[in-house]
Amino acid sequence: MDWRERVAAEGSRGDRTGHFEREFYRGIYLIRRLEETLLELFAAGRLSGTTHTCLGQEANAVAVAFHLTDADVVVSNHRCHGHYLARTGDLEGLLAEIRGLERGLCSGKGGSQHLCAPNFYTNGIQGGIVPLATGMALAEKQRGSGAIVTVFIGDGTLGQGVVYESFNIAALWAAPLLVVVEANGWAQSTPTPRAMAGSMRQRLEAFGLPCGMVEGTDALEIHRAAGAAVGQVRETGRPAGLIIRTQRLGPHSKGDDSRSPEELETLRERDPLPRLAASLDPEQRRAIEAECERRLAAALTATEGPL
Ligand SMILES: Cc1ncc(C[n+]2csc(CCOP(=O)(O)OP(=O)(O)O)c2C)c(N)n1
Repeated sequence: MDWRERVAAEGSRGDRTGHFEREFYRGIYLIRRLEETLLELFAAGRLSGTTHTCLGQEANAVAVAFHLTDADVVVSNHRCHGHYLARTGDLEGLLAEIRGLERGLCSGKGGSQHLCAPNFYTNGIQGGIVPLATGMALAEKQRGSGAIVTVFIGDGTLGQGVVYESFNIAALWAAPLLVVVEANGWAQSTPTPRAMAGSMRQRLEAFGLPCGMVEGTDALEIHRAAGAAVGQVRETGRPAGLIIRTQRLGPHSKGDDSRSPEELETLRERDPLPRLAASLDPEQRRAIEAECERRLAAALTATEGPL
């Protein structure tokens, strides 16, 4: 059952008022808590390897996933936990994978950055995923499946040349590819303005990819923009882009952060989660949070094993 069916099914039971917002919040909150927990586990020395959390960016993943069907393909990057969870809901498989356990979704061999599941692929090589996603989109087109491929990249990844080769081929050969740029303004320790000339949007439009833009402070606005972008690729069968101005609230990886406390404070004010939380009935919100905490606690217990 895909996201839309789940929301429709839950909304048809009992009170429909605000049911979409509640499901949206549930998706975002679960990702938030997983990511916070991973950083705590690392800090306590209970996880090895590396990780890149999507704290502050969760709404992007949930918004896009909502508009996709099970047949569509998602390709993601080093910061992929939210994309995977929004797409599959497989908390335990993901946690086991990050913990390096054989029962993880890739038998513990992929770890945090290299996930592989039906219609879901990630790779930590910046930009390397864009040609792969383009090829997958062309394959879907040749098969006549009607499926689209969504690839998530960061704004820093627009510095990789292969991204433009991919845009070129995707446009020339009309690949049903949606490029979602999560523009958090930083690439590890480099602020985007220091590395990027010209307009981000025009970089996509120059290759004939119509490009939506959302400022990213409101989860429902992100949801609407994602719907328009997915709809465009689905209807035209051609590539398109969506730039979401977003904010990374956590460190780049486990603890490295080049930003000042003042900048982080400003970014926290743009966090879509509290705003969405405030729009919910407090009792219903607490029930959602409690359910997510139970799920997370159960997944942690179930995946406890040798590190
Ligand atoms: C080809 C390549 N170069 C460098 C890295 C190391 N690296 C990992 S993430 C990252 C920054 C990515 O920035 P951006 O695309 O903006 O995504 P964000 O981390 O902000 O989500 C870098 C330099 C890498 N993974 N791959």
